[in-house]
Amino acid sequence: MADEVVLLSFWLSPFGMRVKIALAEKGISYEYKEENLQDKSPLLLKMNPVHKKIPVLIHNSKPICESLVIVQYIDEVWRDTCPLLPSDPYLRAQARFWADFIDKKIFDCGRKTCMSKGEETEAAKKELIQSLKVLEAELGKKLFFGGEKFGYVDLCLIPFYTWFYSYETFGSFSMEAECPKLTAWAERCLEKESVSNSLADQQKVYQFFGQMRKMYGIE
Ligand code: GS8
Repeated sequence: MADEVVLLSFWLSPFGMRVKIALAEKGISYEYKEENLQDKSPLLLKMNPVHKKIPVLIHNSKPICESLVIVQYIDEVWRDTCPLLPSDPYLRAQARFWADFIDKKIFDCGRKTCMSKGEETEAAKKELIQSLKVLEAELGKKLFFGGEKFGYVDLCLIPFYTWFYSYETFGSFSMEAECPKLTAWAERCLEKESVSNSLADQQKVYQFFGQMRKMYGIE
């Protein structure tokens, strides 16, 4: 029986984009279901009753939640094509460490940079740039975080590229000037179709944040 794979997500979500890239890397066909996060579907509530969040991967009717868990699951189930995590236990642990760092540091400061004003924006932006620089130092002279090939840490971080334009516009700074190596790395990742076809458009993300800022009275 062929695998039945369904992805519940929301177009703007960097977490959902991770899953899209992983599925594209492995060449898995799937059904995509866009969620309305203001009016969540009964399917989402049933499949992720704990957090009620996207992304959710439904594999042969069984749900898997949390983007990092989903990507590792995909890598384990379809392990013969394009391995994402390294096989060496120490390198696997390192890759998981950096994915955890990205989750703890980038998403929240990035969102605050886009969705605040004044001192709050300045503080969020400062923390965001510091964290991006830490990642840039970890990348060092390597082409990708794991070395020569696109892998798990790249996949976890690259979706945030779609928010870069919003970070720099609402935060009044230049990503290229602050993090030139990371900008070059992002462009390298985008050369891969699995990445470019899975990412949201930076301008659309910016427009979305613009609307949210108006809605929340930030401008
Ligand atoms: C985060 C998912 C998440 O925040 C993961 O999958 O890695 N740690 C999780 N999803 C958001 C959309 S992205 O901003 C979400 O579903 N929000 C709906 C809600 O909070 O009600």
